[in-house]
Parts: sequence; C-alpha cells; structure tokens
Amino acid sequence: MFLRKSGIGAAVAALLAFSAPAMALPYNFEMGLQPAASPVMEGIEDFHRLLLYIIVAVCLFVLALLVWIVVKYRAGANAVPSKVHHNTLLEVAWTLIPVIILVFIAVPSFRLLYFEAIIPTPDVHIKAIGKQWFWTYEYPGSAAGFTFDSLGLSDADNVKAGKPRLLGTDNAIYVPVNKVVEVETTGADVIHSWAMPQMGVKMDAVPGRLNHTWFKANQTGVFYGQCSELCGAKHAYMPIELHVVSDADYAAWLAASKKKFAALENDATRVASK
Ligand SMILES: [Cu+2]
Repeated sequence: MFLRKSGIGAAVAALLAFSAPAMALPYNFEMGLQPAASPVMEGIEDFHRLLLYIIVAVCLFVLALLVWIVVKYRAGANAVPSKVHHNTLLEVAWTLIPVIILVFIAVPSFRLLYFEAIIPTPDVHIKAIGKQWFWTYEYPGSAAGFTFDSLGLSDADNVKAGKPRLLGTDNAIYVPVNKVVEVETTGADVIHSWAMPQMGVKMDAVPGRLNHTWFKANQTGVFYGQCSELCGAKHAYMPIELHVVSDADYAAWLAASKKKFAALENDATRVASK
C-alpha cells in the first residue's frame, strides 16, 4: 500500500535512503549503530562487531548440535535410547570453553571501559543540566562564562528550520572539531541522561551529583541526541543538538554567545535566548 500510494519515486528514495551513508541522523530501516564520530564510538563499534561474530558463532554451533540431536537421536532412528549419563570430559569442556570465551570478551571490554572512563586533558568544558523538560548548558570560562537553555522545537518550527522532528533545538551547543570536550552532567529535578549516540556518550544527569564524560568529535557536522532516562511526561521532547565546527567558527560562536546570553557573573541571573 505504501508503494502504491506514494509511487515509484518514493520507493526509489526509500531505497536510496537505505543505502546512503548515514548522515548524522538515524535513517529508515537502519540496522546497525549510527556511524561513529569519536574515538570512543569507534571503540564501541569495534567491540559490538567482535561480540556479533562471537554470538553468531555460538548460535550456529548450538543450532548445529540441536539439529544433529534431533535428526540422529529421533525415536524412529534410535528406538532404544542409551542410558549413559555423565561425561567428565564433556562437562569440563562445556564449563571451561564458555569461561575462556568470557575472558576473551572481558579484555577488550575493560580496555574500552577504561578508555571511556579516563578523561584526557580537556580543551573545552560543558556542563549539561537536565531539567523537566529541557537542557541548560553552561560554558564556564575564566573571563566570562555563559549559560543558556536549549529547548526542543515544535514540529512546525523544526520543519521551518529544516531540522529533524523531535531532535532540533532553539539553542544548539557548539564544540570545536578534534578537541577533547569534557561534559559534566547533573539534574535539577529528576534523573535525566545526556546521550549523543555518534559520540558514544550516554551519561546520567543525577540531582546532587556531578558526572563526567568526554568525547572528541573527529568530523564537523550536526549531531543529535536525546535525554535517555525516562524523566517524566515530556521525556521525549528534550533533544540535544550538537554542532561540531572548526576552531575559527567555534571562536566566533563563543564570542557571539557571550554577548547573546547573560554572563555568569551574577549567579542568580539566567536569561534564555533572544
Ligand atoms: Cu530527561
């Protein structure tokens, strides 16, 4: 019905969308992860691939055993079943082999966890404060830091701005490319989670706690994420819009934003955009 209704053009477009290299967005019929844009996400992709190979091998092996048992030892071909039980060699093997597989998985897993957990010397700090239901960002700076709110746009405003539905915001965050960005997350009311799939980042924003994570975007572009901890009625409406730009563009955005948003010198003052 979809094809009849929207015609061949739409079908071709759908196929193209299917095979096109994913931009910084999820796309129709996507099977894998969103393409990596940071070293951490590249590590996650590699680990994911390794696990997939292991899982497929284990599943095929178990399937082959099942088929073999079902065929060879079916009642018709094996009227008098054997009463043998216990086989020390087999039992040791089916205990040891899974242990070896798990150790084999654990090594790269811990290596990746440490890589994520230990933050390299950061070039940029951002503080993301989850609120019901938007994000407040702080860009602390020695001279003049600033803070602003970042609210999800309505469907109509997203269309107007050419942004994807449920993902566009009124004030995007900017970071420079190839620089280590440290993200501090906290919650103002309930637990939220700052998640940016293409950077391999998902960090809970917990009231009364300051969590740290990092990413280093290896390409410029616009990336989208969402709050990923069920935080109330409008949980689905607090997206994250991240622009990764060149150093020069970042400096320009920083200078403009310092003027645009209220300075932090007065703690109590926080003025939203415009
Ligand atoms: Cu939330």
